[in-house]
Amino acid sequence: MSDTPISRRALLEQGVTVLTATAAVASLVQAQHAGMHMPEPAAPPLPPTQPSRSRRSKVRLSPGQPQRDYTPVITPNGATLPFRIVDRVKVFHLTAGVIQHEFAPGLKATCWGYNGLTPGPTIEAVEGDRVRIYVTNQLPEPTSVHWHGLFVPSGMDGVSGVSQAPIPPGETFMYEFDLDQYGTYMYHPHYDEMTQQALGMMGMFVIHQRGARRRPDKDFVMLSSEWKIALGTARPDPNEMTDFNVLTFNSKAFPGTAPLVIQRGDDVRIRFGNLSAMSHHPIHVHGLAWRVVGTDGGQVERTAQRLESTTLVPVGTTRTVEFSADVSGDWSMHCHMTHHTMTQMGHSGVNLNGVDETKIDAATASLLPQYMTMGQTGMGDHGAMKMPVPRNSIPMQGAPGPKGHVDMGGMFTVLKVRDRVTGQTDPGWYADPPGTVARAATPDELKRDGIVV
Ligand SMILES: [Cu+2]
Repeated sequence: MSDTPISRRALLEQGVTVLTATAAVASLVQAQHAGMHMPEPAAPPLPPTQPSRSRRSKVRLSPGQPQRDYTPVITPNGATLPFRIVDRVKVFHLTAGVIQHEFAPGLKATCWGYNGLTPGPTIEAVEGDRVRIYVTNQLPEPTSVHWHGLFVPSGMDGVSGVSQAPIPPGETFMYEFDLDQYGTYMYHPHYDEMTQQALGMMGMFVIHQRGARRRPDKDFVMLSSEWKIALGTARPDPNEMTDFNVLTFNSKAFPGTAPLVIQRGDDVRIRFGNLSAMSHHPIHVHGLAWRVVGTDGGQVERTAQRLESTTLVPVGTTRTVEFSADVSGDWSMHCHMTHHTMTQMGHSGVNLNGVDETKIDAATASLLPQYMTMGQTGMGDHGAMKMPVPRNSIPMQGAPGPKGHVDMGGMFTVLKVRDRVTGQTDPGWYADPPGTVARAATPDELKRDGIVV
């Protein structure tokens, strides 16, 4: 190669190359305009979305142990499924059956669940564990269990009619598979799905990361569902499609929901699941923001994690959020769909907002001496008025709180962040530091700031 400066000839050749390239681009553009098919450049392969079968460990890892390998989750109002280890396999036993369940003080119903509970006890394991799960069917009809989000052999997927025969009443089936992933998953029937889930058959399936470098101080599990329980009845109606009147976290409606008790400074994880029939739930937290770190498909890349104070949990998904609880207080956490913080009463009432009730009351009082029209100035009075409700039903709104009536019920709970806590023992309501509670303005204050009312 000549080391002389760029020659005239070379310049000419380069010029020709540039011209040729320009012409090629021009003809490509013309061809595309003319609708001609041009070969596409080869795209890099997509990254894998699940562990490759060939990469999976051939060596059976030691079954993960609570405390040693993971900080156990807390299922408020719920339980964790115990296991025993047989030949390095974790063995669990679920029993599907008819149960009696209390949604909140005053409302009990005959539901279906697992091991006497709805939601069923949380199944908890560690990435790399092999699990064997026995399912006994004590329901009056067949059932099956699908492991929502888990990468299992096709025949362990639990879809009745597709992956397995249904489990007849009285029979016990066995599922067995390796857990080659970690995150927040769920389990539920895939036989007569509409009925069985509407009656309460669902649970969470948590797989901890093996050898996680960071563990949360508190790791909560919250599974949402929705129910139609007609006033005064004692069984959820599985045929309902739109008008649900009991909305729940872990099958409890406020004030039946236990608070999430957190020590100030704790790193907190909350794993939300939603197995409602029809409703997505935007779950809103007060006083802090959290980071969405996972779904039922796996972990969210750190650069894609979003800070939110309301996280939509659509039907049939999980969302895992993490935050540091830096500020003490009673921080409400609830579904932001306002009808989802209401309960049975009032869902089908007529709109009386702005109505002059005096004539209605006078006319009705002659028939029903204790009758009182309500709702003309809003409905904030419904819960606090101690309205009589039909037997085995709960009022439209909430419960007494420390500063008046709490007008939310249903999917409502409180994060109780305190300087010191003892496990999940309810520390009571927050003692606000002096001067930090909203109150009536004084005439002097109004005058000082030029507020005319
Ligand atoms: Cu909701």
